[in-house]
Amino acid sequence: MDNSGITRRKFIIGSAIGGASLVASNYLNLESWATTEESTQDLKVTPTLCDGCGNWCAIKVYTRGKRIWKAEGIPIAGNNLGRICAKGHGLLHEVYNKDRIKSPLKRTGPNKFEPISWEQAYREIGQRVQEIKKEHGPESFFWLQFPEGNAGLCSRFMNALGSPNVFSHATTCFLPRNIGWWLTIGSAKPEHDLEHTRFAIFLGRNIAAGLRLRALSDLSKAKDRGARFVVVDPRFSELASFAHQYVQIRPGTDLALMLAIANTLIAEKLYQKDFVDKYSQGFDELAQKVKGYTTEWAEQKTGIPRGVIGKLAHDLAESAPQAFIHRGYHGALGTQYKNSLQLVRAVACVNGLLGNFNQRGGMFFHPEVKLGRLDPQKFPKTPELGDSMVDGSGASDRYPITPVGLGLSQAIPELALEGKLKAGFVYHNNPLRTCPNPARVIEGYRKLDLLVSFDYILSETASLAHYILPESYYLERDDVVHTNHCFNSKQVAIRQAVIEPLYDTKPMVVILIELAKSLGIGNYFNFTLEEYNQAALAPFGITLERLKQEGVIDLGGKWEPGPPQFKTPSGKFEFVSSTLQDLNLPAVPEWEEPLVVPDQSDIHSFRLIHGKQAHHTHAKTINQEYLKEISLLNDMTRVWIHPERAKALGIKDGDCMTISNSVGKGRARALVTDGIHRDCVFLPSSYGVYSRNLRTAFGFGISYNDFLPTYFDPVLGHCMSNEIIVRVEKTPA
Ligand SMILES: Nc1nc2c(c(=O)[nH]1)N[C@H]1C(S)=C(S)[C@@H](COP(=O)(O)OP(=O)(O)OC[C@H]3O[C@@H](n4cnc5c(=O)[nH]c(N)nc54)[C@H](O)[C@@H]3O)O[C@H]1N2
Ligand SMILES: Nc1nc2c(c(=O)[nH]1)N[C@H]1C(S)=C(S)[C@@H](COP(=O)(O)OP(=O)(O)OC[C@H]3O[C@@H](n4cnc5c(=O)[nH]c(N)nc54)[C@H](O)[C@@H]3O)O[C@H]1N2
Ligand code: SF4
Ligand SMILES: [Mo]
Repeated sequence: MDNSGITRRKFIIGSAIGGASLVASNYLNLESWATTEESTQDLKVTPTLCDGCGNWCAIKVYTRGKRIWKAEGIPIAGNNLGRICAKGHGLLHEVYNKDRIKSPLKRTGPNKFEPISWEQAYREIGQRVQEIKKEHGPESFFWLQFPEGNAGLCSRFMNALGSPNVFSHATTCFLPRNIGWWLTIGSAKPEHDLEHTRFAIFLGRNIAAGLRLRALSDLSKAKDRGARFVVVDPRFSELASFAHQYVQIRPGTDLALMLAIANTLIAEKLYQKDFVDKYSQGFDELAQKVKGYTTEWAEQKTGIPRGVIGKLAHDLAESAPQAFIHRGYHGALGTQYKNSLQLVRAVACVNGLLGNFNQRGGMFFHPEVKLGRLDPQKFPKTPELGDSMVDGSGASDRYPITPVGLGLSQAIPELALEGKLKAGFVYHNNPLRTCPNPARVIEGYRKLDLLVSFDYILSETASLAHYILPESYYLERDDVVHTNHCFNSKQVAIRQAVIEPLYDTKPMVVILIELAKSLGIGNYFNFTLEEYNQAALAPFGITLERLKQEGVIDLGGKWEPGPPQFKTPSGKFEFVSSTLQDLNLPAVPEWEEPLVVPDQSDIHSFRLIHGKQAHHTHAKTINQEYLKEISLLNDMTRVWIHPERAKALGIKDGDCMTISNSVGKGRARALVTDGIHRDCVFLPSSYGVYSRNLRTAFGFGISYNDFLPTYFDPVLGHCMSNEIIVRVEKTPA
């Protein structure tokens, strides 16, 4: 650890929020990482974008000589306003991780790797690709990636190869959230004017751990101005401890809460009639449908007292249109339940009743930045491919509204076993750890004739690949120009190398361009990254040099309130979804039970739910020694269980529990707390790394995926990751 310039003494975790949370207080605090005694004389500063999670926080990284020294946020950046989280600091150290891949690798046996040159890697992969393509066709190839940043060029690579099979993590993360909103308002991710709101409900969204630094900052400003907010969660989350009100809900029943709130708003004429009359369609059908969903009925489903439900409706109405229910992410509105799509639609409809679209303190569509493109000579159009994927995404008889290019990555193993997929490329993704039922994922991926991984460490997936082409770590590479970090303003930003690569690694865009040549599709990659980025910036009259110097440039044109415009088929806010109607699917939100429920007569039966911790991203940061240290010091791998349920099982705080079902079995220590609903246990989702090549993380904690069957939601196909029933018992001494 001594080669990094970062010492243990200096590792005070800086974070966007204070240490006010009961749960969080001992692992978050507001102190700056930088210490005052440092001389700033020999420091060099390079602006770039953090790659610690999907927030793209813009940061200034300081180097001392050739060493990464420290980082600070860039104040004008829309998503982080100058802030950085614990991971943003901790991952600076990751560039010096002892487990890094130092050159291209070829797997020569189980967990045996041989370093090879880039030329050999390109040549051999090129040959294998040509052979497989000839024998099985281009559709037998897939690509799996994080769907942002360089992803556009990776999709182009696959299209040039002739395959539409580009997958992402959508199915394990956000799919219903995006589709539900898109169906209702024509946009998958509306933003919130949190800073000016008067009342907000966070339903299964925990921005204090599933971090969004901008939102936290806006939230504290809104609180100072007198705004109130409520957290609805089966678990007393980090955000709950900042909230004015915490409402504990039975997991999987948020839809009932939303339907009852909609009913109350309509029955008591508390909705924004002007908005409904002018901008929406289908109100009467919604009113008719929700009539039976009384607060009494919802109390039965959710366990929330009817008076509390009615009060939430009244509080929303009193502040409307400066009020909203958060759009959600992974928690309740993501890929969690069979009723998630209906839930997202219901949440959107309640927001519609509040008339908050494009209103100060409500929700808005963030301004779009349209980047320039290379001239068609250098950037010819790729072949037109079909409008569906091998997993049924986009297919009229399977998952017609699941977008091509996002896909259902939990289908890949099965498709490999069936012989429909023969070869795959995995970039910035780790399906062996982040997809359900690892045993089956391993079985499927093993079956592939060719698996190429682009990773910087030997993750579970990379460890199984035939070839690993190491991307330079984010601090060592240039990426394509970014626009998705900007919130309510139009901005461009860039990720660029802060130091020279420490090892024989390359930026992904360079790897793509070089690999394309050996695959016979070099004509589609007839440019350099510089040229590509220059063309992207050309419409704004900004040079790449200037962007590299400033890191983030504001293009002007902030969001302003005004009449809303909806890009739905009807051009209106759709209480009745015309798309769902065309597909003969429930077009107005209605109650739907979760897929599975715990057996009330069995004291061992629980639903297993999971969630983020603020100092980890998915399971990819636990191999970082300082971030692991936070987990260790605060004993954070424990599974939350309600005191009465624990007592019935003879489990005391700290005891070891065995958790099992037909998919898997594991052990974890108990965190006995009434901050968790009786029906479920809560497992932090940052642990359970099983790649032996990640020496810090290996064997530390367990993962919910170890218990998750391979499901496909009937409408969208997502993986329904809270539909898990487990047996919990005290582990015999
Ligand atoms: N630190 C950190 N930040 C991250 C990430 C990360 O890994 N680490 N990942 C990023 C990504 S990709 C994502 S998707 C987001 C995720 O951001 P969130 O969606 O906010 O995160 P989660 O922790 O998955 O879920 C939020 C809450 O949902 C609750 N929940 C579970 N089931 C239910 C239910 O049935 N009803 C209700 N009401 N609540 C429920 C959980 O207890 C949890 O507190 O975070 C992003 N930011
Ligand atoms: N166990 C577990 N599973 C989960 C979740 C969880 O919290 N825990 N969360 C769910 C959610 S919300 C999401 S969004 C998905 C995310 O699913 P994934 O995207 O598969 O999850 P990550 O853990 O972020 O995996 C990222 C992979 O990228 C690699 N990587 C990191 N930095 C770089 C880099 O600079 N270059 C390259 N080429 N590779 C890099 C990491 O080593 C890791 O192998 O997972 C879902 N599944
Ligand atoms: S939230 Fe943290 S990890 Fe994510 S991009 Fe920002 S600083 Fe990096
Ligand atoms: Mo996610």
